[in-house]
Amino acid sequence: MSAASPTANHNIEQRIDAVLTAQYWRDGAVLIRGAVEPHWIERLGHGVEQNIANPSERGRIWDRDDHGGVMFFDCQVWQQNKDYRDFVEQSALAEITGRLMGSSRVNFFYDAIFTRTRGNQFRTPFHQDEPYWSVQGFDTCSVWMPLVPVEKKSALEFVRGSHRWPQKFRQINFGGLTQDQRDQVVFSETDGEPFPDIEGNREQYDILSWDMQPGDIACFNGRIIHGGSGNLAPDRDLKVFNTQWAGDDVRIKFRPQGMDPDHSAVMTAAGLQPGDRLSGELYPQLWSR
Ligand SMILES: O=C(O)CCC(=O)C(=O)O
Repeated sequence: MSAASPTANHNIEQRIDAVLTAQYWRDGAVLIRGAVEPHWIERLGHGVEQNIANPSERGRIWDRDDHGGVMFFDCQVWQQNKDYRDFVEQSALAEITGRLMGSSRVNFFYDAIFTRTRGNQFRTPFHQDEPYWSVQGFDTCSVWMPLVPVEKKSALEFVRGSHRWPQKFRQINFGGLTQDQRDQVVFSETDGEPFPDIEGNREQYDILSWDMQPGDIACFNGRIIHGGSGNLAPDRDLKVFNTQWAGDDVRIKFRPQGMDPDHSAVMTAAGLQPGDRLSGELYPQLWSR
């Protein structure tokens, strides 16, 4: 897999060209090097510190290891955290994701924060995102953005092309791993076939991941099978700011398996119904072609 040019280039239209857009459609995940300027990485680093010190009501520890290390998760913090908010509203990500998806306009869906202290081994199990979401559609783009250098063995991994597989899979119950009630979801036999054992049969799958530096972004479709990360060397920590963006065909859908962030309550309170496009202050449109 070739990455986009590492040279700083503020002409987004040129960088997100037909080749990269076709690659995003085909593989479901692409790396764009140097997409985010250093001043944003600094702002987000500050934002993450504030976030860890003052988690939202959704913030929680996903893993505590034997050495006192933790993996921390939070989401939908952008409206309370000025660093996150400015980044969401002013950085190039809305345009980058809109162009990658080939969409005519883009709404922000939500932010998620994944941090691991030095040496933490917790690996996120392989899964797809869309089955847990309160929206459905092919035109989605999540941006996984490490704020510190990350080795390939510790970066998020993607099963190339799996966003276009026809099968529907029963997703995993994150609550079984994190022991947090908010992560409990039950996918039954009617929700699809058993999830493939990717980890146990890695050689049978085409798995993408990259060594990444702050400023590099991994952009991926909400239907792609992904997981991994963690597995940190003893002297390495990991801080990831993740954002999800919705393009043309995305519509609201409430699901019994909506894991936190299950947006059905806030969407209903905001007057949004299944079948609607995302809109309003919670899900602002931030780019149009
Ligand atoms: O960074 C991680 O461990 C998990 C990331 C993830 O699953 C996601 O961004 O959807």
